[in-house]
Amino acid sequence: MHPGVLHRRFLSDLSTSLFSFVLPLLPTSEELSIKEEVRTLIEKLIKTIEPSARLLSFGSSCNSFGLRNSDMDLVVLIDDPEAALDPSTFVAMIGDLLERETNFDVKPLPKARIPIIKLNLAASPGLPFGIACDIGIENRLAIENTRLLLTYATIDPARVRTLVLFLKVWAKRRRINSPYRGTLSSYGITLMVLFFLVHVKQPPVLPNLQRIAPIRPITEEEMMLEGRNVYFFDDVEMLRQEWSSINFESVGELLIDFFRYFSHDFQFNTMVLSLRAGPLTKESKGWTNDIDVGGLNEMARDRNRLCIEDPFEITYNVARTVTKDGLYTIRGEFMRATRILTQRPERAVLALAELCR
Ligand code: 3AT
Ligand code: MG
Repeated sequence: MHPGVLHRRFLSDLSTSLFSFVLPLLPTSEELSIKEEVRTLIEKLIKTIEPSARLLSFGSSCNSFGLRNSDMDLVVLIDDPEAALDPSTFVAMIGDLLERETNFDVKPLPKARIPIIKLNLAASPGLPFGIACDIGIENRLAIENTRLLLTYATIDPARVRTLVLFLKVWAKRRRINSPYRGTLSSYGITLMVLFFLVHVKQPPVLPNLQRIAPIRPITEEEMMLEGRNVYFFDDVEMLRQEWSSINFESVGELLIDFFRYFSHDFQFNTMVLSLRAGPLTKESKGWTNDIDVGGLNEMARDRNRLCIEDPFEITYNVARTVTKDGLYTIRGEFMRATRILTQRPERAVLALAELCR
């Protein structure tokens, strides 16, 4: 058979295999309803301390990039401006309360840089692996960046969700999804995929939501949250009617190109990935100092090896956890993946299995 025909067949096979790969890894409806029950229960308890408090989910439980058994990210928002509770005290109080009133394994960390409560729920028939859950306080930017990611996913769920979900699984299996061990957070991986679909692919698969003008004028006050501009175009109905990408590449083609771009084209040493603004230089952001020496006895740490700008907190490098070795490993994985997918494997399903081995 002609190599072109074989290649086209492989690509279509790859797209089908990606959908089938991801499908069984999605959370079950049972898992989702147990998580929602847990959230409601904890919210009710927290309201006994502060009636104006609400408990919201963020992260992958509600940005549509959640996998089965992924952790639960929760945040307490206090609506009453008179409620003068500082986060450390509040975390300690919630910790005590949950220890008294529930049988979760509770670990409050009131003294941490960002005070949180860590919870672990034991395994049960509906939740064979239990749940790990982090509760933070007043992290309103996380709610907004979760909404941004969800809006991007909603524009083209078949391609965007499939790519992000597959790449999250791949990164976990290849052990490059451990911010505490010098590699990437899931949030960082997701931003890389969106950056690729908005700014690298020509024609783009997704519009830049932070650059679409609002339909009605909005005030500075509506746009700002904690001193950050959190505006993005979030009218999903309007986006569905008005945005249709003229990029018709299949999810398989996009995956291969994603790996190829980060293996060969992206300049990790000098460039910053910005979903808001496209590729930027490290120099223009002042993110050139690779080494940040802390206190006298503290180890010199990498800060700006891999640079991913947060969409709203634009002075914050989401990938600041990536070390020199971590980046080396990550780039090695991009190259390995490119090699596997471009060596004309016989069957796509086997290539995916090899990729995630
Ligand atoms: P998992 O399914 O849990 O692996 P996730 O999408 O929930 O993926 P994370 O647990 O990494 O992603 O992060 C949850 C949310 O926390 C995502 C984002 O709103 C916020 N977040 C995480 N890491 C950062 C970061 N480095 N900077 C800013 N916000 C972050
Ligand atoms: Mg999470």
